[in-house]
Amino acid sequence: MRFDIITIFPEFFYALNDYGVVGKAVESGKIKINPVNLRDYSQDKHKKVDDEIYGGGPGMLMSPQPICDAIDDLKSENSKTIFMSPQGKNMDNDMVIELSSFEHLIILCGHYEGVDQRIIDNYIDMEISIGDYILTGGEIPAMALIDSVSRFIPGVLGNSDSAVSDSLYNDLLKYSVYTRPADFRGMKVPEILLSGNHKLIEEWRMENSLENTKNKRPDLYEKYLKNKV
Ligand code: 4GM
Repeated sequence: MRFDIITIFPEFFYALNDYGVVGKAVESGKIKINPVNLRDYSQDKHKKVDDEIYGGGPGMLMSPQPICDAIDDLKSENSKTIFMSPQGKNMDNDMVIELSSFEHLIILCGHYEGVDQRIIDNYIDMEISIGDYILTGGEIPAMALIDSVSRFIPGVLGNSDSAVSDSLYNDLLKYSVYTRPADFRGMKVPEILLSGNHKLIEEWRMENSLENTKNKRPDLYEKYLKNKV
């Protein structure tokens, strides 16, 4: 999977190449992260990439020319273009799984008041939001998307990682987990988890998963009950 990111802050993305699970996936060639500096495509002599908004109003908008030229340069037969925007469809696990099936994603990070609408209408396949809040730029949402999508690319998570148990408890929150010591300052690990009885442990985890979901995310719990029948 190749990620091209169109951004005015390419340095933001260097960390993804260097650290943790995503860094390893880059190293082994399972993913490629290619930050592209939008200013390199500006035809303006001062490398300007923004302009005032027609009709008036505060703030600036990203100009169409540099974005358009960057997308034309980067696109391939199998690429999808994504715009990170608070007005996009909210990203969830199902969307992330769908995105992980594409070969090549081109992600546009917005700034200022956003992007000229003609770009969104004609050059963007998907407008995606990571939640109902505003950030100063689309870089952090793009990093969240890349991190989350990478987890679903075969071989990126080792067997010991939790993608498997995550999908097992689909649509529910995870069960509570504990590590050594079994008694930490008088706080004890549930007895069943120390029993070695895998069937009982599995049952406890399913029960705990339901309980967690009911308490913390009643909306997900209702959805789960509806889908079950
Ligand atoms: C306005 C329009 C994405 C602001 C487009 C981007 C939050 C999200 C921006 C933009 C963003 C989000 C930049 N803030 N919720 N700010 O995913 O790209």
